Formats: sequence, structure tokens, C-alpha cells
Amino acid sequence: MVRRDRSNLKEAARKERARRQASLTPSDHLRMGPLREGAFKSELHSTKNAAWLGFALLATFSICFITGLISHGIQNPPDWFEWPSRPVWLYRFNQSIHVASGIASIPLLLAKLWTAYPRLYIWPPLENAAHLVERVSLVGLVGGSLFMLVSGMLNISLWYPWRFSFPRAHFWMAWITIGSLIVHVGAKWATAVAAVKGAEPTEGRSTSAQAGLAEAELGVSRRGFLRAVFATSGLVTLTTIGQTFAPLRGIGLLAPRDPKIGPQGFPVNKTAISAGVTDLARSPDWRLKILHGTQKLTLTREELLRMPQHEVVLPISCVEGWSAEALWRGVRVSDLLRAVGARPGAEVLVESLQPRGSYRSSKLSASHAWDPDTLIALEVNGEALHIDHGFPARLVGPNRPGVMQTKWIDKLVIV
Ligand SMILES: Nc1nc2c(c(=O)[nH]1)N[C@H]1C(S)=C(S)[C@@H](COP(=O)(O)O)O[C@H]1N2
Ligand SMILES: [Mo]
Repeated sequence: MVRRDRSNLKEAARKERARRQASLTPSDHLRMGPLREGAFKSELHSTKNAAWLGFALLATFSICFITGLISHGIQNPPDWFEWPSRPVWLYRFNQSIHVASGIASIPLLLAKLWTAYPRLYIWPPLENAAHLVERVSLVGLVGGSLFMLVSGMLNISLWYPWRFSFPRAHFWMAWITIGSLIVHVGAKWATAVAAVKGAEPTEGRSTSAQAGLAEAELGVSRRGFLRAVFATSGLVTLTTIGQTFAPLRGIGLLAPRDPKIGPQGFPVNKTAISAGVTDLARSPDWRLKILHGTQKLTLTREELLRMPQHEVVLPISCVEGWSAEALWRGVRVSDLLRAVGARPGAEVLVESLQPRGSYRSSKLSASHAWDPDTLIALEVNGEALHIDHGFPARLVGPNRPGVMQTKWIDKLVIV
């Protein structure tokens, strides 16, 4: 019996030696500073908190990614994708959720990074190839997440302190972030599920005596910290969502835009001056040109006003997350298409007077071009369009991103 035990022990020791040799574990002499055992005592760094924050971020990032892909697809549609003109509110909803989930992620991400950073110093630093992949993916995950949230925040604050194309960088970084997230979730799922179910893994855990000490020093418990983070996330979301959800305008302390403030009662995204169209837009020589093959129809603003006018309440739903409803009045695009004999199902390219810029033109797919509520608007909220809202004529249609509601129209090209 005794002999059996002894040989078992020897066997275990031999296995342990072999494991250590096979693993990439460096010498224990290197365990200094934050690498020491028990260097991080606070229970606020517990796996349980890291797991709860991880699940919350998985939810907000997934929502943000999917709504972002939809918005990108609408603006750069692949052949197989057509965004419908109905329901009217769908793009507005998509974009509100996109920006809100990004904002909600900010406190969650900061808390997650702080909670989990001691894991940078785990020992051994590298156990095997899978562990290496997991650790390298963190570069993409942390870097990508920070890039997405910071660039998104600056963008909705209308501050563009960069040279690169925001939509392109934001799109490609989203893939890097989500790719790394998938690797991370794969590596951590089992640990995270076990942690939230209550059985805290011993790894990296502090003893309850240490935890009690940390709590007494900090005055904050593990649960209290988590609750404060979730509350902060909710609060920043509630105080920005008023930029698109009018009933909460009143508490929109952090909202970059108030949907009721601007000329004619709603915000402007690009002014006529910054688009460089002021003279052309005010010129008495302005005409709306409609090109259909070799055929060309030219209309003055007065002639447009003499055509049947149609009125509709539609929102401008900016990709930057604000939206505002207005009462638009003007000529149906479909009436103009019929006037030049366009075949049903024809698409339209809408070009503005603006000499350059990504949003100087937009395309109307068939469902948008022929929708009875898609207008060449001449008036808004009972007045002739303000020049910053697109005078002499602008496009407005249901279920379109703001960037595709082209202002200061020069011509319609039927394709
Ligand atoms: N020609 C032109 N039209 C444009 C833009 C632009 O930059 N150029 N910006 C778009 C964007 S991003 C939005 S959100 C809406 C804003 O319309 P508004 O300023 O009337 O609210 O106009 C769109 N139409
Ligand atoms: Mo916009």
C-alpha cells in the first residue's frame, strides 16, 4: 500500500516535470512585481465580474455590429441586397440602436479592461499554442474595440480629427474586432459560464479574507461595482437617446443633437456654405434636370410648384444616430419618372450641385424611386426649404439613411 502511494507520487512528479518541459513556462525567478502570486488582491478583479461584463459586451457588440453591417449594406449595396422603402421607421430604428449600443458599450468596456487587466500577468504567460492565439487576439480585440468606440464617439460629435475615411476605417476595424471577439469567446466561454453560475474558478481568485480586506479598503463590493457599471451604461444611453427618441429630449444631457433645434425646427448636417453650393443654390438660373437616355426635361422651381404637390411627415435619420421628423411638401419622384416615360422599375441617380464630397449624390433603387412618399421636396414645415435644408430642392424619402437624402439637387439621371 505504502509502496503503491510512493510510486504514484513519483509518477505524478514525473508527469509534472514533463508537462513543464513541454509547456512554455519560463523560470519562476522571473515572477516579480505584478507577476507575483496574489499580486492583485481585490475581488473587483474576479473572474465573475469579468464574465458578467463580458456577456454584456458580447450583447452590445453583437447588436452594434449587425446594425452597422445593415447600415453599411444600405449605403454600399451588394448585388443581392435591396433595402426596401418600407417600413418608414426601420432605418431610423436601426441607426438609433447602432449608436445607443455603442454608447452603452463604453462604460462596460472600460470596466472590463480594468477588471481583467491583472490577467495580462498570469503565470505561466504562455501555456500552449491555443493560449498564444488567445493572447494575440487580445491585441485585435482591445485595439479594435477602443478604435470603434472612440472613432464612433468623435463621429457623432461631428469632430473629425483624422485624415482617413471614417466609414471605411470603421467598417474594416469592425471585422477585426468581431473576428478577435469570436476567438476570445471561444477561448473563454466555458470559464465565463462556470463563473457566473457561482463556482468561481480558483485561478486568479483572492481568498475571502483578502476580498473582505479589499472591500474594507475600497468601500466597494464586487456586486456593488458591477451594479454601478451597469447603471452608468444605462445612464449614458438614456441621456443620449433623446437625440432620436423625442420623448427623452428633456434629459438628453449627453446628446450631441437636439432633434428640435435648427433652422425650421430641426438640425442641419452639412450647411450650404460648407458644401460650397450657396451661389449655385441661390441662382435664378437654377433648373431641375431630368435625364432619361437622350431625353432631357428641365424644370424651374415655379414649374415644379405648379405640379401636383404631395405632403408627408418623414424623419431625417442620420447615420450619426440623431433623427428628426418634419412635414415635407413637394413633387413625387414617381410623377417625374412618368413624365419622362421611364419604365416601371427604373432606378434613379440623384446628383447635387455640390462639386465634391462623398454625399454629393445618392441612388434611388426601384422601390425607393417609385414609392409614393419619395419626394423632390420644395417646402418643409410650411415654408420654402431653408438653404441649409437643401433649397431649392432636395430628396426626401421613407426609410433612407440621412446621407442618402440628397440636398441641393441639380439633376436626376434615370438608369
Ligand atoms: N448634397 C448633400 N446632401 C446631403 C448631405 C451632404 O453632405 N451633401 N448630407 C446628408 C446628411 S449626412 C444628412 S443627415 C442630411 C441632413 O439633412 P438636414 O441638414 O436637412 O437635416 O442631409 C443629407 N444630404
Ligand atoms: Mo447624416
